[in-house]
Amino acid sequence: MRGAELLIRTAVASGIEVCFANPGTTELPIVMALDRTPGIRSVLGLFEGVCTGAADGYGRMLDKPAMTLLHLGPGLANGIANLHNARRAKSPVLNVIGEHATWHRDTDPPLAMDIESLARTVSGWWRTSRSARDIAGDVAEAVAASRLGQVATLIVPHDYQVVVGEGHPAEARRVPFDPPEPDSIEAAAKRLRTCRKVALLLGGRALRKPGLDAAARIRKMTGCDLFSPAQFGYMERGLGLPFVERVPYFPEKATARLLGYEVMLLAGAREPVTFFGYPGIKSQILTDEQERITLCTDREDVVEALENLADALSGTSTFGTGDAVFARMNRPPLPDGELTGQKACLTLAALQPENAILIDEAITARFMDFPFVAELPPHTLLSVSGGAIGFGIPCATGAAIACPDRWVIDLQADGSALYTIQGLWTQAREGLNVITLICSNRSYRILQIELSRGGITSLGSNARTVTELTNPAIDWVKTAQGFGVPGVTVSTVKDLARELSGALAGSGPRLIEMLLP
Ligand SMILES: Cc1ncc(C[n+]2csc(CCOP(=O)(O)OP(=O)(O)O)c2C)c(N)n1
Ligand SMILES: [Mg+2]
Repeated sequence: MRGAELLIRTAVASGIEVCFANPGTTELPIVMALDRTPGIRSVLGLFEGVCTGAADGYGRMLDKPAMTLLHLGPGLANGIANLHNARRAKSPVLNVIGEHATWHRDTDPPLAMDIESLARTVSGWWRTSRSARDIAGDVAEAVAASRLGQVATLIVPHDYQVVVGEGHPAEARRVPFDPPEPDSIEAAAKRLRTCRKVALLLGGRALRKPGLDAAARIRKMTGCDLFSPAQFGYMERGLGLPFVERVPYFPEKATARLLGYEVMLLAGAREPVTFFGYPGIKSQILTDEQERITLCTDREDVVEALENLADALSGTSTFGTGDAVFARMNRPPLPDGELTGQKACLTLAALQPENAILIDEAITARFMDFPFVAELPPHTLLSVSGGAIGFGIPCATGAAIACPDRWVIDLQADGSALYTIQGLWTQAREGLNVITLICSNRSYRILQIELSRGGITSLGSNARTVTELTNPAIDWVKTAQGFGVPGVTVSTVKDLARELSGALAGSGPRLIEMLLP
């Protein structure tokens, strides 16, 4: 058996089922091994950022890794921005990168690059295999590491991939999360018993149903309020789940919202900080006087920590809220008239099907809608966790492959869409149930807003040039069609409602350009 087959057989044994690939010559033995060994579905992405974003979306949805197959350093470099989002989302992802043959590497061939240095910036685990014999163990270890909610990157020299007869496939490995520290749980319980105003900030796996259930128990007994970071990887919401408020994006609003809390309890999330350093505004959202308590580390199981905390609090009811912590159904009615960002969100809220997966890369078009969306049928929301745009289309692609029975609706800002637009082709080729709603404001609006926040009221021609997406305007319908996805443009709520309902009644990918002011 060749090294490449050891790699694939071990990946299959470790639970890998999908490979988002954009290979080159140094990965061809692995491509051949994917052909010879059943168990992994290969999906071609036409840019590495599509592959990595898709693996992120897949990992978020299933809480288990997909594999990417990327070509040398330049291939990994093209995929880094979405791996950065995956790292921030605590997504499990396995990257496999081919490297030049060890006997060739020292000649410094044109594509040679320091791959490990790139891998290090986004990966919690990385390694270059040291022999063909090591490959299987390396894969098993990489997959186990990724399951802790991190990116794992394995670099495999070409000569080791083609060596025959060295080593055996390895069994799946499991590295469990560490158990939570009882002292941290007790310290948190103590403050929750005595403190009236506590914000419980949930991140990572705490925003999945088991974590939310435990958080709801804690809220019921103590009256604490539940928050998520402004950017998060994965959140389940809607009917029957507790209402979790997103910390606002802009620092003034975030500080104002959190000002009344004496304590912030951090469960799988870091203390919130401003997205950027603004002159005259502190980086921390919390004041120095507000107490921070960390419930557990990233190596510990946040869900178990929340469950232990709820158990430790049992019987507590000092500031409890009783039962009213779960969202009910309260769909907004369809608005009418010309579309705005808010009306687009309301239309989606009025029509989204049960168990929809919503991808939020709407940037400015979504700022308004958050309060409405908790009282809808259950759904999952994925956001641009690391702020690196070009995430939505790839992430939607991976989420649809992970969950073929659910609709994926990508609320997608226009500028961000264009970073990884070729992901539409993968959606078409794989026949994925993804609806891309383009928020077509024909600008990098957020940058214009940031400029006006900085006191710039009229833009010069250079500032306009780099923030407007006009001249020429993007033809979204033709662009989508060029990649094999049917597209349409709408400008009113009525037309959007008709097109969205029509898309939901059918199957396969669609793109709807929503003309926004
Ligand atoms: C990889 C990456 N490149 C650039 C940026 C900077 N950036 C943030 S938002 C943005 C433009 C967003 O425009 P659009 O997607 O159209 O959303 P809008 O602001 O119009 O709602 C840019 C260029 C970034 N965050 N990430
Ligand atoms: Mg825009």
